[in-house]
Amino acid sequence: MQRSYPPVSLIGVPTDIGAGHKGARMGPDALRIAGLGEALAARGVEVIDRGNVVGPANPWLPPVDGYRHLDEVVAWNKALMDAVDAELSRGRMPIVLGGDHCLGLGSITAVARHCRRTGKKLRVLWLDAHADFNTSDVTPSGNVHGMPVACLCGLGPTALTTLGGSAPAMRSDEIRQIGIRSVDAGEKRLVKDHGLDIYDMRYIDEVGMKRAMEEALEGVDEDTHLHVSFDVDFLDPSIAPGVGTTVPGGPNYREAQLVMEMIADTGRMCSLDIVELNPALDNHNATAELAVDLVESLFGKSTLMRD
Ligand code: 6HN
Ligand code: MN
Ligand code: MN
Ligand code: MN
Repeated sequence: MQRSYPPVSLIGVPTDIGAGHKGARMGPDALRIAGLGEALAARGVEVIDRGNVVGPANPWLPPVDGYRHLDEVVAWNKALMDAVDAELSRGRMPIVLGGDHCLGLGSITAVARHCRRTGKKLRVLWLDAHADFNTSDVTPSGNVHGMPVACLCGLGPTALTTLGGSAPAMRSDEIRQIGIRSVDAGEKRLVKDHGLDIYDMRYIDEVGMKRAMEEALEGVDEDTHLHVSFDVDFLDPSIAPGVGTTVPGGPNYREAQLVMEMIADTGRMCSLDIVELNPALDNHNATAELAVDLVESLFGKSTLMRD
């Protein structure tokens, strides 16, 4: 089925401020070079590339009180939050080109605020090998890209949990996590305590991706704003080597396509992050090209004879 999509704005966020490897700062240009804008335009989507958000350099310092680069993380996320906010207010679909996954904070804080303003229901789909639910007490690294979901739910430093105002950006029942296969020991306890709805690889192996996605998308309707936060390390490293934190046993090419096709079928995706792509670790931009291929599927390119 050929759908029409809202106009898209690409927002580059060239930083690895929350990551444990340098290189994700090159993600936005790798995605541009892989032809993301052109691929969407070829699908009939109106695309504007807003260029890059600006923020502080990465000082590459050890953690302080359990966080690395907290001030810089706050600065990047504030700038991103304003950029996403501006696009949503214009009725456009922001696509955030990361950058590491700490940026989910600024992006989703803006999306959640927009939902409260417009009365839409928020549903976040977090495609990732990791739960990203660490706090300063339990983090093994101090890297804030392992913490954005906890911060969005109100667990974390005030500067991050109140990015968009006084209340936490979202409730833990507004998110579904898919592809999870690496959760740290203390983090595991936290996700259980907070009742996160996690479709981990064991579950996907047992019931299949189709059923897992049906369950994750249950309740998504015409009043829902569906936000997709796509951490490229969600994918199996054999097809997506260009990330800092590879974890074996991820979705293969067909499973990943099915995820994107089922999201496209809902017609409800209103915002998207593409994060953790690290061109310094990639093989001739193959991971960026795969990400673009999957985004085409998010915009209705079916590999089946259904168009
Ligand atoms: N990501 N759980 C590990 C940590 O350091 O907290 C890895 C986090 C990876 C985060 O890939 O977005
Ligand atoms: Mn992540
Ligand atoms: Mn990850
Ligand atoms: Mn393609």
